[in-house]
Amino acid sequence: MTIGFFDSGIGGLTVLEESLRKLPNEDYLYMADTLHVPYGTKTKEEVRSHILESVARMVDIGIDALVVACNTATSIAVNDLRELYDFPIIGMEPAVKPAVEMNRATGKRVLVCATPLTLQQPKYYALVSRVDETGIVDSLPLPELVLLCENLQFDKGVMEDYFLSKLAPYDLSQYGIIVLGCTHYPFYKHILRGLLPPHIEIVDGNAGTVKRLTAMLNRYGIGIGKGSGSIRLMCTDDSPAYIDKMAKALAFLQGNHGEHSSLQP
Ligand code: DGN
Repeated sequence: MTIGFFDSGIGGLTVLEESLRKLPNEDYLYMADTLHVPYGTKTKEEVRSHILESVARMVDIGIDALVVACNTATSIAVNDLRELYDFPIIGMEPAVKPAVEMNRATGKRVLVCATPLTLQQPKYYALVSRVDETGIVDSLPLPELVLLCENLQFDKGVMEDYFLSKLAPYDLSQYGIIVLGCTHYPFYKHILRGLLPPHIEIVDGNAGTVKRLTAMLNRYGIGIGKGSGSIRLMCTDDSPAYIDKMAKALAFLQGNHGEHSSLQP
């Protein structure tokens, strides 16, 4: 049984890392759409056709389930994919609902960071209007962050300046949670943690996604724990250098859980 993971680049590795911890005995195929990264600044139509093409390639190789480990791709194409294929397909969703629930007691606000494309989609508006009854959710697009991550820009000073400039308009004492609504962003958790006041929690959707994956595999009767634990990393332009970069990025996540940065370009 092979579980496919798909993202525009290395972001989905943050979800794969969670899955490897929770479901270590599966076989994994990870595909990065290096021909078209980043998605967040392209049109919806362009992104949709890139996703369908990349997933078709994964299906040709052979997958039994798919995690669309990209918030942008999920909001644009998860319904199309579910119409095309009948294996389990799990998408990402910014963790707005748990964040609003966690903040109910404190009365603090929630700041959702994601790509501009994710934040512009009707799926996101529908999610916020469904769960944000009291109007405590604000949205912050970070259009540059995916490319900074793809370029392995983890210099503490550079990234602190970047986040400080983006967060400057917000009175952080009013916020209780920052939601990372893009799978690339957890690579920067340790830098954000060092910048934010201690009362602010940082949440992402990765644990929730792997929980849904596990439930879906059980529901479809797809055996868990019967694989060999293999991980095949691929990218749409078949670049050996990029595959090497993915392997290093995954090792970084597995070694540090985002606590320290030693990943170098
Ligand atoms: N990792 C993707 C996400 O979760 O939205 C980023 C997509 C992109 O390429 N901008």
